[in-house]
Amino acid sequence: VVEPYELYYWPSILGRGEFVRLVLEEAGAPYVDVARLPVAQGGGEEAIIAQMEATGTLPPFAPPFLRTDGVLIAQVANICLYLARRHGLVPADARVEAHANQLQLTIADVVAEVHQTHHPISAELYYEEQRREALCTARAFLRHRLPRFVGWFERVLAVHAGPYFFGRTLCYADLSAFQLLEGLRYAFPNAMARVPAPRLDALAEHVRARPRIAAYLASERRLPFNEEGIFRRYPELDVS
Ligand SMILES: N[C@@H](CCC(=O)N[C@@H](CS)C(=O)NCC(=O)O)C(=O)O
Repeated sequence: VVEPYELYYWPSILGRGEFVRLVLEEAGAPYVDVARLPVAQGGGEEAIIAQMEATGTLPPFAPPFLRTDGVLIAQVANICLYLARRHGLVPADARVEAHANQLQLTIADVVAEVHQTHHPISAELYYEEQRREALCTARAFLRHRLPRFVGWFERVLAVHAGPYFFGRTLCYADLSAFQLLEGLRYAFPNAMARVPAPRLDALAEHVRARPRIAAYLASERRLPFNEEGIFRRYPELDVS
């Protein structure tokens, strides 16, 4: 019997946990999204806190983290690479793996900058307490950083002529690129309409059509985007 992976992430948002969920889903790996279980069954946010306060293993600083083989593994890019190695979602070649990790870490950089657009001063304060600064940050992000990041991903995708980063074979970073694009189009529909992303769009369509991903996206396991997550649709921030 294969022990299911235990994923620990905030139960009501896609957030950073979604990058891990997509790898688990594409791998067809058995997993429990622990905090989404009822509290009476050991779920809820309490389950996350309890794991983070447990002793005897390296404590994660923040969710998402994965429990497997008696240890907790945190940091999205780290978790995704760990899973990808075990489930054949990254080629077993050190140079290709370094490139996949490079892509994944750059996606993490974009995610962090997107978070900064609504939490420029601190993640510990509410958006409503930093709205003025958020407006400045979002404006600069959309004007300068978003086109640079998207343009860079377009160049990367031209190297192997797509549809995926490494050509015709999917790797885990492609799943994250799909989620990144979904999130950017949700949060910043106006700004994204002005940034050409034909190769990223093609990648996303190929990911969306993969049988396991399609089944997942149609299931109740896939949460909708909302204004508690990383990608938030605040029309006042989606400025031209
Ligand atoms: N670099 C970390 C960031 C983790 C992170 O910021 N998690 C957020 C939720 S998406 C959180 O709950 N943070 C709580 C905290 O920082 O105290 C990763 O990629 O996993």
